[in-house]
Amino acid sequence: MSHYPDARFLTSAHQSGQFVEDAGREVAFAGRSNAGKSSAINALVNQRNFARTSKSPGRTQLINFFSLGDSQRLVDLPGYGFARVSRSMQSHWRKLMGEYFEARRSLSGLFVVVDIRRSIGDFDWQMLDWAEQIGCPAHVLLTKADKLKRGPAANTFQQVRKELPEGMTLQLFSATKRDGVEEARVVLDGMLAD
Ligand SMILES: Nc1nc2c(ncn2[C@@H]2O[C@H](COP(=O)(O)OP(=O)(O)OP(=O)(O)O)[C@@H](O)[C@H]2O)c(=O)[nH]1
Ligand SMILES: [Mg+2]
Repeated sequence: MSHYPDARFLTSAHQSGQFVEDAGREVAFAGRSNAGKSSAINALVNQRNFARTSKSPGRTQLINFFSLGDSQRLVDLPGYGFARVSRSMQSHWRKLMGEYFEARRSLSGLFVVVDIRRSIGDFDWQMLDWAEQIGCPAHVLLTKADKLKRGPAANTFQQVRKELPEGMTLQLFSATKRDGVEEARVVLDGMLAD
């Protein structure tokens, strides 16, 4: 049974005019291409193939909006940092993300999804800076934790904790093993609550 039984896909936006109405509250998921954003969303709503996942990174250059019911939404942002995309795709990405972060009044929280084996990169910091600038709470999911042994995973956690501004939170996560799903839902529900 899903934790969000009314969860459903709303729309994919290629430009800001296609964003869903800016009312209620939404939490966006950002992260490098292939970091595991869509998998994290699927684990949280407990539905396979809810947000589409892929083995080939950089495919999703769209902003995908999902409803959780009650004018609460999840937003799957296009991945960044994929070297093989063209310049025009990179500038399209920058424009779309800039418009999203500047305009979105319903944005109530940001999840930054980071592959624990790569740690936090430049684009991740850019996302966290944007969130800080607009006073949006941010939470870092160190995902694919199943790929590391417990010791190295804990070390990465401590290292990232030291680098993160105090107000920001982080946790270990694995979509595959479903580790940290409950912890993440508590954070998500807190961001979505009025
Ligand atoms: N082992 C392991 N693999 C994972 C985990 N989460 C995601 N993956 C795998 O990582 C790959 C990318 O996952 P996605 O969820 O599609 O990543 P994404 O960030 O949405 O990627 P883009 O939409 O391309 O930006 C897939 O092959 C997933 O099966 C995890 O927690 N553990
Ligand atoms: Mg994805």
